[in-house]
Amino acid sequence: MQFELSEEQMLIRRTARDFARRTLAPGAAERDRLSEFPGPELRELAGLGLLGVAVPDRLGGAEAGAVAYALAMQELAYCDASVAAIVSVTNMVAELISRVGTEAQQRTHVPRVTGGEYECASFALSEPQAGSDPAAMATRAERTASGWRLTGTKQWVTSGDRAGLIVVWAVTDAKAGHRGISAFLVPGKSEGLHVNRAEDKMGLRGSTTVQLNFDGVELADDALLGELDQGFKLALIALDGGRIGIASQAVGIARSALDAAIKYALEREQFGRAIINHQAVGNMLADCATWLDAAELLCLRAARLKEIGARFSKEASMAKLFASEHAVKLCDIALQVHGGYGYTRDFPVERAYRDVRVTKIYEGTSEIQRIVIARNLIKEASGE
Ligand code: COS
Repeated sequence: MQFELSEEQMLIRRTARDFARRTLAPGAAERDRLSEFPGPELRELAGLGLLGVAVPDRLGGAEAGAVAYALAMQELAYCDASVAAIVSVTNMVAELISRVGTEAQQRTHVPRVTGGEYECASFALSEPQAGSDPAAMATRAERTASGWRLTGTKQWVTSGDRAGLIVVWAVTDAKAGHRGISAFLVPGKSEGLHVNRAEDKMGLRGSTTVQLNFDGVELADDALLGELDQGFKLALIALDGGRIGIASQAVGIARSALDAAIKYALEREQFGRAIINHQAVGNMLADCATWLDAAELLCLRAARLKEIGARFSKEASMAKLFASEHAVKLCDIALQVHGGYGYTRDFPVERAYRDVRVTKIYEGTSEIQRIVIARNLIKEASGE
């Protein structure tokens, strides 16, 4: 990979890599098998600054920027994609509050997210009937004498049963469409907040994904994050950044699958030679390696644009679209190279194959990424 990195970016990557290979890798398969939440591992990640990689130092973050964040996510996902998923959402929430929260909200919440006091953080936007079209949400926040009352159901909430803090989007002006949605900071243990169900997922089994019910949850006045009725844009801005995280996660999972496939293809002999020397296998691996480098470069480009404050929405969607689509194909090929062994839990490629699939779906499906890219093409063509 040729992409010039600063000393600091290399340090974050090394820190994440050492931690992932030493601490995450040994237990990843077992956590997946038992659907075990990585609580102790998250505490260590907080200590390393990896729950707030791009968050300012004064709020407990590593203040290392979006490129370092993308690199760290790749390293975590290489060893344990479930941990990467939890860490990605936690970083997204920490960054969002540090960007748009009031001084008091920043000081109250961000150090608790980055420092691990909240264990992790959640992002509750989707609903059972509002996934790709979050503007159609039904959860509502009504004014009370002392603040807000939150009522509704949120779906696909990563770590929603564990997080000390959840950012929840709700309708505050039912007549205004997407211009009547606001974001709220909701403590994880709020009265009236119930975990309706935990999803029994194909992959990422070491992370939890839940449906949450907000049954008239009372919130104080200062729970409103950002401006009233302006929350929809906050969600889209946060998702733009989140998509770099998911693209990086896809790259990390795919790289682990490719490394495993190359190792296996060098060792496994058929017809008198290592199977990597059979052109059919070598060609497949050549394609995989090419896709992977292209995906990584797209991720780093999007991250770099974000870091310098340039527009990066289109590039983040391109990175997520390309990385996730190719990572899924790559994991399929890596499994194929392993033959029947790849289909067993004895080889890690089986977990990669299951874990990677959701990267084409969450934080915006591939179909949504194409919409975002196409709309940006239209904007660019019209000189906007
Ligand atoms: N950053 C900031 N603002 C943005 C934006 C972005 N990336 N994209 C759009 N906006 C603004 C628009 O400019 C518009 O602003 P105005 O109120 O001034 O008109 C507003 O947001 C609404 O935009 P738009 O009309 O394009 O919204 P749509 O409802 O058509 O939806 C998509 C846009 C499809 C991009 C959005 O709904 C989306 O990303 N959906 C997928 C959601 C998702 O990823 N869910 C998974 C969550 S993780 S479980």
